[in-house]
Amino acid sequence: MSATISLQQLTDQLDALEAEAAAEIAAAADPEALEQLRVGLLGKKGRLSGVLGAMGKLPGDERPLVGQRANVLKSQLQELLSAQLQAVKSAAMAERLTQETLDVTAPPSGIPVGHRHPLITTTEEIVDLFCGLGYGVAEGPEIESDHYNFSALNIPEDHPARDMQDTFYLSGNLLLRTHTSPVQIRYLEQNPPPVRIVAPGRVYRRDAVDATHSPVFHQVEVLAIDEGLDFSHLRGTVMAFLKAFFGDLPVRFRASYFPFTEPSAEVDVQWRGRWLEVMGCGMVDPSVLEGLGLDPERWSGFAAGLGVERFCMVRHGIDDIRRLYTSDLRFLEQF
Ligand code: 2U9
Repeated sequence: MSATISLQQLTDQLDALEAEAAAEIAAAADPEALEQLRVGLLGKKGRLSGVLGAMGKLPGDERPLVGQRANVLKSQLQELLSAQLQAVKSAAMAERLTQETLDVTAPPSGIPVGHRHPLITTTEEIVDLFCGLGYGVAEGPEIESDHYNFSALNIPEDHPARDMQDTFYLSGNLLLRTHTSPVQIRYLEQNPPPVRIVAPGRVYRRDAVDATHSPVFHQVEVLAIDEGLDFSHLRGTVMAFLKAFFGDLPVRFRASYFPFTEPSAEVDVQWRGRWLEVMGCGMVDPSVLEGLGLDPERWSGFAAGLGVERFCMVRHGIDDIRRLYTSDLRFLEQF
């Protein structure tokens, strides 16, 4: 049946296996090849098991000699395999490190940097133009009393601006200011004329949101009180401002009505062939001055008001006011 085998033959086979395996392991270039070799050499059906299978054909007293030799070979091969695995991994890492170099002196790229909102830059541009004409800046609270927002500005109890439709009322006698005019009333209480100030700020009205209305928007109001001011000063100031902001566009004044100015006018500019209302203005009503303890025979003044959103939209060609409030970076990053 099966051929006999001598101790010498088996020992030779183990020597041959050792030499072949050592060469194959040394030639393996990646962890997968080494794993295949490990299974092929030391696995259940591997080449070492194959040699040992023949051990049963030896006489009983010779078997331990081969067994010992086989165990030594097994641990030698395990050591060779793990040493080669380390070597292969180190070589791969060294290769990666030369490929993936990092230039620590390169300038940083693409770090997102914030910037000012177009409503803020428009407000600043308007305020700066008036500062250039000698005006100061005044600010005040957004939560106001009925007195400062309405009564002191000659807005009677039954005026539509006081209607629940237009004003956000808070508890007590408080409300969200519907214009920045109360800032000027407070300023005049503290500072005797002559006065030249602009009052920029956020204001609130109970308007439904659409492409041109927002319940919160921004105003800049202008106020000058002095001796001898008349409508020509108002007109000259408004014309100088509009020319500085829009350039040389046609401007027209239309008679209008506000409770706090008399006479009053609305101002349009001709923009791309259409008349566009951009601000309101007028001579401060004598009853507003009287309410502040100023003699209207001595003092007179002019005032103007504008919505910053309108100026911002015209300047940048924005067709919907909601774009200014929805914080869409694809929109905002254009400015
Ligand atoms: C005092 C006296 C008078 C401020 C004025 C306007 C005309 C005006 C509108 C522009 C567009 C409001 O935002 S808007 O809807 N404003 O037309 N505002 S005169 O008059 C004052 C202010 C303070 C002591």
